[in-house]
Amino acid sequence: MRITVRLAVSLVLAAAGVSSAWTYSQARRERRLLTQELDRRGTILTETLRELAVPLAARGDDAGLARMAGRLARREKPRAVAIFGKDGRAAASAGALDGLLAPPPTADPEPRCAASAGPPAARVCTAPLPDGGAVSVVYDAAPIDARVRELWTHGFWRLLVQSLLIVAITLWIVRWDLLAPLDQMAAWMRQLSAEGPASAPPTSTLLRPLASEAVRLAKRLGEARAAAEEEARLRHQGQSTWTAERLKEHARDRLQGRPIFVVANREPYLHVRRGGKIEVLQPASGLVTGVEPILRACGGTWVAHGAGDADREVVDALDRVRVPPEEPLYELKRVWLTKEEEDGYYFGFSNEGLWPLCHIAHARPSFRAEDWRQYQAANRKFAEALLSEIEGVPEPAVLIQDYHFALLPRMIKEARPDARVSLFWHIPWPNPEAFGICPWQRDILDGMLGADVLGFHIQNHCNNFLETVDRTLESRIDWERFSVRRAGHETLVRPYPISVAPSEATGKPPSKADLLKEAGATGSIVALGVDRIDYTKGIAERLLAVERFLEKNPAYLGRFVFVELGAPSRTTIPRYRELGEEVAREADRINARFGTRSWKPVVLQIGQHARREVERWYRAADVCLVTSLHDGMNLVAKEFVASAREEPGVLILSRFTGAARELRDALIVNPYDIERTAGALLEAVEMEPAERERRWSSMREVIREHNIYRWGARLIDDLARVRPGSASSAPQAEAR
Ligand code: ADQ
Repeated sequence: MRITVRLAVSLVLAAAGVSSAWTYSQARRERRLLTQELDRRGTILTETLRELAVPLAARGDDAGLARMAGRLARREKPRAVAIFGKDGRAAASAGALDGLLAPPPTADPEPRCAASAGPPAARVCTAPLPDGGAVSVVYDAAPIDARVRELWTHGFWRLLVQSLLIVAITLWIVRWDLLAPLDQMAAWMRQLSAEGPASAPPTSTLLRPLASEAVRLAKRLGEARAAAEEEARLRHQGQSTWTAERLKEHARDRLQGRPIFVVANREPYLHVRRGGKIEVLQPASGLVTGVEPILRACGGTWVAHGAGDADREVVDALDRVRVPPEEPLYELKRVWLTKEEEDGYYFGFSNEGLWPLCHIAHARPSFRAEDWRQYQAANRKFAEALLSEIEGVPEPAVLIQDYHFALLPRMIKEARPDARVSLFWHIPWPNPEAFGICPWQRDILDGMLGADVLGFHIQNHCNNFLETVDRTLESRIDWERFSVRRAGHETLVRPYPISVAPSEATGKPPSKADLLKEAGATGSIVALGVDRIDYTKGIAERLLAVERFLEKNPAYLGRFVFVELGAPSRTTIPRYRELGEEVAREADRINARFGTRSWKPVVLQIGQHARREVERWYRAADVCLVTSLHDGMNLVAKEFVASAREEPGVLILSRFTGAARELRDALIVNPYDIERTAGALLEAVEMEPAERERRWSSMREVIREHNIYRWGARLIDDLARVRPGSASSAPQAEAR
């Protein structure tokens, strides 16, 4: 309340000050104008009086003077007129003189007006007569005082009304716009500190920035609390798991404070224009999901293609912007590509050539000379961008990502032999025969072997790579150390199974019913698919398995619903467009076959959903279906297992994913085998709670231990052991 009183009193005082100053100046002005008007009339009358008095006074006609004075007084209505002789006596007068005296003699013939010594208040105008006498006219000045008083009275009432209004409005605003939202905010923050950011914050615009800061703070506190609990748990168990904090310390220690530089085609944040405003998007990309937590933890620079249509608007003169936008932790350096470069290097060589080449998914690779030229040019462009970033940084740690940059390690190493360079290949590596169809296989292998450390997800991909090198290039393979020595440089080839960060979601998981309602669906058992729409992900096969499951188990009609969150991907490539159409067609066909007016078995949610949104589905679905035909790792499987669920879920996982090597308690399927995949679906929905729990907690343990921070730590360890610039720069292999 004290603030309300202070606010109201201050406002009233301010209003009183302003109002008084204004009334004062009005009153002064009014007094001046009215006095001037009175003096003007007085001056005219004084002159008339003098003109008429001069001949009468010269004749000594006092009676005439008295008549004339009386006439003028009646006509012009002054309070008094008087004609004084040179002896100072009133020769004639009319009206109330009230002790008026003859003015002192003056040489100035002009009439003069002045206030009378009063009371009563009056203005007296006088003018000298040639014989030494004088004439005087007295006007009543009381109306002037009355008018000024009236102005002050009005001012007072106005101020009083204003003050009452100010007090009322202040009370209203403080009560409803400040105290009420503050009360709500306090209640919400109490809940926040007890339960985490479960309920939506108060909607008051005034407190919105505070609310988002509070959510962030609560999240931080929640994470810190969880990390502390985890630490305590692990101390208790005598082990230690990897966390962002631990990785940060570890990287600083191992790299001796040298910064990390990531090069990836895909940027972690895109700035795009939506309805005149700039928005930030996080792409649906396994690479970003995996690598971003590393830079968040350790800081550094991420060099990537600036692909958002508003990307150029937010960068500085060096094409950099700090991200994440809500809490900047590292630099994003954008590289600009022309349409020809993007078409040739990205869509062409990378995604129509290398992508199908490395995945056994029966899509024929296309290798075009022009695409290869653009691939080389784009690698050169990224090399230049990175070299300018690492200029002056001794022994920088460079983490190159993926098949878009096979040539980059060599380019970097040639320009900066002191750099510690790794290349992580996020997709499978095929056998030597399959890779052999690439017309530029030698150049690609040579470029990759510029790296000090070459990473794949699983040992099998490493073996395929080493065999490919063995058959293609002059080099010495060390099968004990898993390294390739070529032209005096050694490259360590190791598996680093990528993973995900622990889930940050808190509070109660959303209910299935709410999510289905939002998606316009019905059902009580939810199976979920989350993918970029890519032919390697086996989405069409998954739909066939859903169809077969319903065909064989009609008891689930009306109860089972399959929800696919499909992010459109690489849609300028015809094969991807066709796949999008095929998925929609298949979903329609299955829905037409089994659906009713109130239920349909397949719900396609096509679009790039926010991370939060995907996590909500992970937390609510009963079953997650990952049916890739071939996949380096597949982080959807790991995200599902890592999600903050209260109840165990069931994961159906293709045996052709890297993840299947670690998540052995998933229901492992061959996605080409529709019959068995449908059987796995039945097993998943009918699994006994105890079995479900057993499988789930075993998979949770794997993901908790083998999280993304451990992945980063292992890669950084090996990179830190490199002796850069030396002939044998590969790290010493360690038994693990
Ligand atoms: P991707 O082929 O992109 O990654 P994946 O590992 O499954 O495949 O990661 C996909 C990511 O995109 C996940 O984080 C997922 O949540 C997200 N995502 C998918 N659909 C989405 C949607 N509709 N909306 C929003 N987000 C969506 C490549 C390789 C993989 C390897 C990763 C990491 O192909 O084998 O696991 O790199 O190395």
